[in-house]
Amino acid sequence: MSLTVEIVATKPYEGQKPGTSGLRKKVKVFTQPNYTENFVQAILEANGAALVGSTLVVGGDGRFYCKEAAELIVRLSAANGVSKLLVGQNGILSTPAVSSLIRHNKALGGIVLTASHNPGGPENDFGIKFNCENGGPAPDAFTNLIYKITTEIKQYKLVRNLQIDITKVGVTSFDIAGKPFTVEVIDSVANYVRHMEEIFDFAKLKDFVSGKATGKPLKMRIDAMNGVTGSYVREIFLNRLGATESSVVHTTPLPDFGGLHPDPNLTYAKDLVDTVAQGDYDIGAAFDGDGDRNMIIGSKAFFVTPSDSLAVIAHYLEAIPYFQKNGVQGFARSMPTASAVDLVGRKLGKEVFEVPTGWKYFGNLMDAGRLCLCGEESFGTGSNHIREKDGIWAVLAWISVMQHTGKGIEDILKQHWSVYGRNYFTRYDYEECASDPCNEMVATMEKAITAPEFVGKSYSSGGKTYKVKEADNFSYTDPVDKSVATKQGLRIVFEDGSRIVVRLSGTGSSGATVRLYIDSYEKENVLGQASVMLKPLIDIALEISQLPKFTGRNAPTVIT
Ligand code: VG1
Ligand code: CO
Repeated sequence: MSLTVEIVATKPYEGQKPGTSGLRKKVKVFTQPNYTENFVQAILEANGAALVGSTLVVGGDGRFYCKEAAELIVRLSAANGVSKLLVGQNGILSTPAVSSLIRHNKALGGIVLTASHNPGGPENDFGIKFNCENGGPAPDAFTNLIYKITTEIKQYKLVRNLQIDITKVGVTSFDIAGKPFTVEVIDSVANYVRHMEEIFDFAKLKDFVSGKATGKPLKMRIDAMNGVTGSYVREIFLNRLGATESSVVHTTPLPDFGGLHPDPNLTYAKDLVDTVAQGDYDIGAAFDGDGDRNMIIGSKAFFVTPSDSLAVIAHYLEAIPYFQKNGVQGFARSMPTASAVDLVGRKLGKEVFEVPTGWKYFGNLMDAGRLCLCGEESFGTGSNHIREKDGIWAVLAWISVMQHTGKGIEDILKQHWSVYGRNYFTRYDYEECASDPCNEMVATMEKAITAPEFVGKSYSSGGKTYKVKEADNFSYTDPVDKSVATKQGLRIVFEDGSRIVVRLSGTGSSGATVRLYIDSYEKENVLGQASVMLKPLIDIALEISQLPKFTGRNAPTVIT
């Protein structure tokens, strides 16, 4: 039976502008009549003529409204001329798994249903983003086009009575007004696990995890935080690497993440931190809702900053078969990320790039063969095996480093600092502030720090004095396509290399979140406590930004 395409009249909704990583709003916003339909139609149209006859990947982190949205995307895609959809079973695919699938299947792109580290459930957040054919998040020019279409939209196309059961793996073909359309519901984890097996030496890791190689098993605590990684964690760490059941927790993806805030940091992954602090584990790790972020802690909850994690992995890349085979190209980090990896790059004679916040800025450099490893201070680490950050990949990389060195995490870090010195780093988040005063704060601060007399000024606190070397609102020209991104964060660099960065989050769903990043390098004094070492600079940052005055907050919501 041939199914017919229906043209449905609609009107634009305001504010469908993708942020740092897709459109994120409350579920109640997405479920308004035609809201999701409009946005998905805009994504499809933004692909232009390439859409007709294309293959797309669809899946998400399993949060509330994922399944309904996935089914809706099937009906819209069918009506808009897509030939084939690869849909994760039950709508489940981690963000890195989508990236891998797009590349593996040479798809035109993928629609990812996630609000990542934002809480889920009917009262919380949903999100949609588009990844392009290189597997990476759509670049600014593309998301601007999506947004433009949402502001002008008058109709969307739908095959209303297309029935599809995405709970079962299998292929179903349809005839849409005389043209074939195929939906393949795929196992959510199989392709990703295959990909990890190509990158890492699973046989060696299995002997290391089980203790066959060392005489004692590696004691792991992997916390999937009820996010999408649960299914992947069970297959990789239990079934393939032979870890014991007690090595993994919260491995059932739940629509509301079981009430957890699936953001792997010291505040929201407190349960993991408290458990590992008792001293019974060699490594602890947690992921965010969609599986692209990771937090690594060592025995007794020794915290590895994401900036250090990146630098250590860069230093030991030869421990991973993928890099032995493909070679090591350059490294990169987002601007607010501490520059520990730069020092490794310098030593190894590699190019190091500094890009704006958001994984979309790494893609061109990877596609051009100039970049193989990159990271963000926001618990993002990844390589050019895909075009997204990859939480499970990062844990496998760390276990590979432990196996390679025969050392524990704390020792690995201390040795690293003794060679390179240490970048002390912290980030203060002030979540859900009122928007207007935050915008005013940024405008006021930008004016102050870009005034000519600001350079050369000295600030003192806690017995330390910092002299301003340069200050700006960070802008970036992509070395490959020369596209320019402006106003990416206020940055003050002092003469000793220490930095203060202030920017507003682009992933929240309501109000404003202020992020304050503090970074300070010490060549010799590497064993201090970060909170103590950074206190003077934090005080100076609060003074220059006048943050307490503008936000009315005298303490951050989250410190990492
Ligand atoms: C945050 C992080 C950024 C990250 C982005 C998406 O953005 O700071 O580094 O790339 O989230 O991560 P913002 O604009 O809120 O600071 V995820 O795991 O949401 O896909
Ligand atoms: Co995420």
